[in-house]
Amino acid sequence: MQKHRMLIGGQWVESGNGEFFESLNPFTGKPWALVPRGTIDDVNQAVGAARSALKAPSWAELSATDRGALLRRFGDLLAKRADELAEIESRDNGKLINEMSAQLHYMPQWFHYFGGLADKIEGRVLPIDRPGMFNFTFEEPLGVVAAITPWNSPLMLGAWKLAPALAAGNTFVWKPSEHSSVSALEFGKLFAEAGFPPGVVNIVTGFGNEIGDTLVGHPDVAKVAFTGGDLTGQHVYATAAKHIKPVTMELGGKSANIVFADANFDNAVKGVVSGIFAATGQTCVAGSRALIQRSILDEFVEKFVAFASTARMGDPLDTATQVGPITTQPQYAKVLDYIEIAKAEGARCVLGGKAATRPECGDGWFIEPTVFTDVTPSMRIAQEEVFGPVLAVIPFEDEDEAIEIANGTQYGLAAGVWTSDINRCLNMAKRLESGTVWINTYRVSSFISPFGGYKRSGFGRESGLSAIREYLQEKSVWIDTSGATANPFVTR
Ligand code: TXE
Repeated sequence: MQKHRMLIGGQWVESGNGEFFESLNPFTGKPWALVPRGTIDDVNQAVGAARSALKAPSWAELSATDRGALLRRFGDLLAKRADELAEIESRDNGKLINEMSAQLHYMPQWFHYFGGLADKIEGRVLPIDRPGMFNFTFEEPLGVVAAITPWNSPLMLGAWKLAPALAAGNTFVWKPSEHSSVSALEFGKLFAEAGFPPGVVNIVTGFGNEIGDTLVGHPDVAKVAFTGGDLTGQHVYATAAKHIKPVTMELGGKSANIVFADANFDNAVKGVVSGIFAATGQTCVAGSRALIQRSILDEFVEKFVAFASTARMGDPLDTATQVGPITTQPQYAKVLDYIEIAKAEGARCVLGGKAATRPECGDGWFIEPTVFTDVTPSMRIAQEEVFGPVLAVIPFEDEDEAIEIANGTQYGLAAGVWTSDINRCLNMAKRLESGTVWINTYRVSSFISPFGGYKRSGFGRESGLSAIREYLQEKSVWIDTSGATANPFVTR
């Protein structure tokens, strides 16, 4: 079995107490790699290394242009190792090799884009209203950034935080999910190769409940960037609040994929499938509610079920596979629980609704693509994030009702709209309470476009110009140009 090390201060180290934990392959259910079980002391060392790197001339005095060049070089190296890293991710989290490969081949763009942005962060000279005063601003990095990421897209969600944070001049400590840490450790090797000074990026592996609090609450961590589940997010936010630290939170969703009768029918069927069964529904933007206009409900469900039931399940490393396993055993149990909850609430299961025991699923944690109809908006299956291949179908009459149902959850991460009416496109885009609206498409993202939640799906934005602001602070500088001595007893 492969044995890995963590990255602290430019050194590849075992955990302080020499312990490892097993990383499991969701397709076989068996361990395939050993990952260091980081300790509190390891976290302290990693934060210390990031703090020293922040002050070291090799990083602090590097011009923004040279910092950008490092990021672009990193992107080039990443492109060369994309296939290898995609395979590691697929083995470690069970997501399709096609999906991980597409993510990895696109990922260098984040490092090229934010590398390009590094020397375009400009301050302002303000037309200040105070006579005899000159006022300008500049932007500074926050300091040490801690990133905590989940298991579903390990490197992509890390890259979304790393690229803007480094471009802004911060240093970084990353704790990937204990369920899928291996790719982050391999990816970490590229920082030295690209020429980053030691300690600028540190990667500590281990369990959230053992080292997470120490990292989030560490007095030398200036900001926390988190993607993960709702409850963990609350905990992280509360810990950061005790230290008055800024956070960005990308939490879950219950996204609605809304199909109007005037939509291109075949495209909408494929769009709803891609929203929920691609990535086995294990994506924060999963379109886990299909809102279907009542006049096409029966026809839609029939075609949808026929199409979804042909999905090929099996080894995620096989490029012909369309639906892979659930990444973790607890998640597998959670999804099966939700299926039972939906049945008990009176929803009607028209596809799947059970663990998959097809021979091609081996010993993996597979669940049949599942569709529920007769779902009402207040059912738990329509309100809570399942994070698996389970779709709740809800009918609606008109635009107003579609909006009421779509906005009627605590989440607001993404929504899809399928229609051929341009006015409806714009009305829906305005009225949906969600950070992303896709029209006649689903699950597209780019390094150029901001991504983040409304409502309980979180706050802060990743990707695009807005993302770099999450890692900067603005300083206002006043210069008295009048030469006059002010009355010291009166505020100027
Ligand atoms: O994620 P967690 P889990 C949802 C999904 C899933 C649920 C729980 O519904 O069933 O969340 O999944 C770290 N201090 N999503 O338990 O716990 C942890 O080590 C600091 C949605 O796997 O949120 C990991 O690195 N950190 C989601 C990270 O938090 C702590 C993606 C995320 O783990 C910590 C994944 C602590 N006390 C699951 N405890 C999305 N929005 O994409 C844990 N962690």
